[in-house]
Amino acid sequence: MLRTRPLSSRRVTASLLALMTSAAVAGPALAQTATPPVAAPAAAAPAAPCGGDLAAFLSGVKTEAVAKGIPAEVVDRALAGAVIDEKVLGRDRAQGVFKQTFAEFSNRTVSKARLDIGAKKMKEYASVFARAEQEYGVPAPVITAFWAMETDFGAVQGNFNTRNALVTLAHDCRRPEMFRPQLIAAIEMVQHGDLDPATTTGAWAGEIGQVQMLPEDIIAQGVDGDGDGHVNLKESAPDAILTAAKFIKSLGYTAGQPWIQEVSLPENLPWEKTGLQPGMTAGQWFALGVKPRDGNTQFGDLAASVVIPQGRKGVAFMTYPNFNIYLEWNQSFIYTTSAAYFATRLAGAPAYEARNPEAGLNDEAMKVLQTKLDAIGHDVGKIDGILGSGTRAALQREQLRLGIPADGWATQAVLDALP
Ligand SMILES: [Ca+2]
Repeated sequence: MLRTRPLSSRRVTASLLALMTSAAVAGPALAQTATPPVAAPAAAAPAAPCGGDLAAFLSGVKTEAVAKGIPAEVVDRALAGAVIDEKVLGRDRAQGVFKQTFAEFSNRTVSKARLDIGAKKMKEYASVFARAEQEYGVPAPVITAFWAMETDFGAVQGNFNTRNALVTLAHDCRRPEMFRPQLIAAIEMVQHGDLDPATTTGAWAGEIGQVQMLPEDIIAQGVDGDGDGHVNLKESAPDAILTAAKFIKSLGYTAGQPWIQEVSLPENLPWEKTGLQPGMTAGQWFALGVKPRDGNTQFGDLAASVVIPQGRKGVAFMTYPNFNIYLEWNQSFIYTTSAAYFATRLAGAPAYEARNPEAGLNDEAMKVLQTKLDAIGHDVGKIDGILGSGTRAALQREQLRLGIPADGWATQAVLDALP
């Protein structure tokens, strides 16, 4: 869905597990982010054996793990009793059926309760966060917002047996090239004593712990924050906080720079330049009349995008290069914008000004819009009723062609205007 680069999809579900426990959002709460990422182009992915007899498959996994230097007895222990988890396959094949606007989603995920708990957690673990900022340059609010959105600060981490989930997804032929390395990494975690094949649980796609990370990332970025000799992302907040910080740094976070900033927009903005596209600096936006709500224009030299999740009459944000770490974390535009906004709130920003956005399209109308755009020749990806980055970009091009404000927001008027 992102147009700027192929999805590496370091993270798979970005589970928002915590949402599932809330009565207010019971039901198909995950679709905003649970739609699986588009598989990497087959040509770019190494071939991974998949399918067939499970014992034979596991034997191949063992050969590969041993070749990587993991003792055979560890591999045997890691894979003993492994089974295919049909529930995992069900989740992997589930398609998003539930769409929320930025306002709906952020109101639920960036709740007052979570902001209050987040503030308390930042205080409680102040020394750990200080270390995270000092060593990795990532400020506490950025980490804390992910901690909240992923698992409600560790409260809801997922009930799938991690080893079986990864065996299932590596064995399945849908995206073995993505999951086989995660399974090998999980076996390495067993070697380190950081994963129990029988009891370690997490998200359906193998993410583990309070910030929901995949085994390869845990192996590469895991930090033993509390000094007990293990990376325990399920139970140790210091381990989770510092590992998240190191991971975020590895995604390209630059210390001392903003990630997102609420702005107001002039009515005559060149709307076709909005959206997550490169080519402008913050200073150029300011010159066009874009005004930061906090008045801070000191980062004018940085590359910046203006994102308007609900069109030109709704809330507007300027994103800076650090926002890219959000796009690496999750491919949902609404999730990433909400998580980045959440972090600004924890850093002291006021609630955003909702303004007066035009009503968006319902699911069926959105599919009609996508079908129209597709028929015109735009690449909107899957006709899924989700106003993702691809659909927004296609819509902007078509709005520009029609001579209407190219803000990428799908309204009935825009739908009617399309041929
Ligand atoms: Ca530890």
